[in-house]
Amino acid sequence: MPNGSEVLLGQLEAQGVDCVFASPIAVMAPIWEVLARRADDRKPRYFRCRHELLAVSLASGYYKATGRSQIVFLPSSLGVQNGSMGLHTALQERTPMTVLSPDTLSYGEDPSADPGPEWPSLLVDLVGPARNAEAVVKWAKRARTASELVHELRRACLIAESVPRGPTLLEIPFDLLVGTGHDEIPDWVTPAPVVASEEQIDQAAQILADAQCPLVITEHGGRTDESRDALVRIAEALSAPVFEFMSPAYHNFPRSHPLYGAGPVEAVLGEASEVDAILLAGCNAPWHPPHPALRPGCAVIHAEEDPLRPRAAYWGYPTTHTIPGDLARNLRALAANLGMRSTPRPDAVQRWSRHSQAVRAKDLDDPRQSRSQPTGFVPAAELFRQLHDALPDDAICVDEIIAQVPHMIQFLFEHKPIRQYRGWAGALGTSLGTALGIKLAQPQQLVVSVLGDGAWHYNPVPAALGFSQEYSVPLLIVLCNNRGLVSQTWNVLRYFPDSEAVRDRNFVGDVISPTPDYVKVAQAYGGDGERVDETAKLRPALQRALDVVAAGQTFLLDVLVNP
Ligand SMILES: Cc1ncc(C[n+]2csc(CCOP(=O)(O)OP(=O)(O)O)c2C)c(N)n1
Ligand SMILES: [Mg+2]
Repeated sequence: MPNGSEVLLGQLEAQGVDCVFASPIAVMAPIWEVLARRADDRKPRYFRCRHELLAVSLASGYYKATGRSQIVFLPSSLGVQNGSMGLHTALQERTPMTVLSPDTLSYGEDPSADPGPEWPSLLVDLVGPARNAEAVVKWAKRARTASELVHELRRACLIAESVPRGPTLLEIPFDLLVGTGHDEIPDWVTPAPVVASEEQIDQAAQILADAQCPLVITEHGGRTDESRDALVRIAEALSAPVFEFMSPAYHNFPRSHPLYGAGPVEAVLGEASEVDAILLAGCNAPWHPPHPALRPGCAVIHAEEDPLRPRAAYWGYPTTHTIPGDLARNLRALAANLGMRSTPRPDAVQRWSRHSQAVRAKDLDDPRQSRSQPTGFVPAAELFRQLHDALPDDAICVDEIIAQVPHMIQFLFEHKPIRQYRGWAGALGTSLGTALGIKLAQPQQLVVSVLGDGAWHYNPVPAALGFSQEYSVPLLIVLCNNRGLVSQTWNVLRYFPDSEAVRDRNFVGDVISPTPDYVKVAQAYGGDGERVDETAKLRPALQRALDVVAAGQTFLLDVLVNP
């Protein structure tokens, strides 16, 4: 009879899982023993991760690039707690993955399933992995019998991939991994799409088409080419601009398109604004503060897997209609509906295009507009302009930056369809893993991690660089090194503008000092790198970086940017 581990791996293979991202613990021995006997090319591929947060972030990146949910192994409660920040992010972003967490049922009392002396004393806690995960996953449960292991595993994967998508966790005790496995693997059930009804789509389309001045806001509506294309068709049918809120999760809408809404959307809203219908096309938040003044009667239509965001602490946005269910499918249905009813309004296109040109002209510390040539750093605008010029059209950027987001949005995508995947969602520390997961899924494409120097310190950097080295997954890491946690000073400036702290630039909370030699860290893991502290040196350094990455090594470009 096969043991539980053989059945488990057989089931994952039958369900078509590509990858297991695993952070190890000794009770995984029966799984490793099965893997050691298997041919290397059998699926799922098993990836060793040296930190739990890395394992979760890899699964997140892999999903973002492929739309395919994967498996993560997190050891017991302590592993779940170490990975929980990544799971919290996945829950926020509706990223599916299924976590399997080994634990024990018998604590060594059953000699055939004794996990080792460290279990009752050091490793277990009162509540176990499933309850530890409850606050950061969509669904969690402990499997207690061989039949539960197979049936609940199927359910855990199905629930993760069903709308609203998100992470699930199944606790899998050592007793079940080493004991006799269930004699039958249940057939996989492919999750069926959950979409809005035709009437709901039609009603929303009618409101938008009847509006004098409709507008679209998105944060994560354009993950794939198809979704981005649907957003373009919606915008063009309505002659409506598409704005992105704050830190967009993807290059949702071509940022060079005449209908791309540059700058903050708040600037065009308000009681006196002409905007009379707003489509929120996948937004965890569309503007700030949540309840702004809008033109009286303005419709606010929330298209989202789960409108009004049940997992959010608060939803004060004045929503008037919803389009619930699979966002990509609903946006395509809305685009098709609008395509049949709208007539183009060239003056509206021109007006919005002029708006964006005016916003862009008020440039962000653009050295070409300033007389002084800075020394000792590269202006962020220049960094992204040169990256734009140097990167191939199909490059993928994974960002975890704060102060330089506006520069990235304005300059990195000017004339190229470079993809962008946000590597974090509020909690710092997930972007290197996300970038590596994307590169695993898209090995032919250049993946660029655009990382803040503060964000660097929150990532499991040794584990990420070790993964890159072990599995030959090279990244170009562009460190936006402003020598501090600069965004953290913004509230000091806002609330205490005339204070001594501001006058003396003594911000207390923003310091990263002394500046470490980041390049040496990359070199310790078989990578290479270079520090750049002036604009003239950037272009040749970028060329060297691209050559090194093309040859299969990770390269860290440590760019000193303006504070
Ligand atoms: C896990 C986590 N801890 C703390 C924070 C608060 N925080 C937000 S941004 C930031 C600083 C990031 O520094 P850096 O990446 O250098 O960007 P900069 O502020 O310099 O633009 C911090 C500490 C957070 N978002 N997530
Ligand atoms: Mg910084």
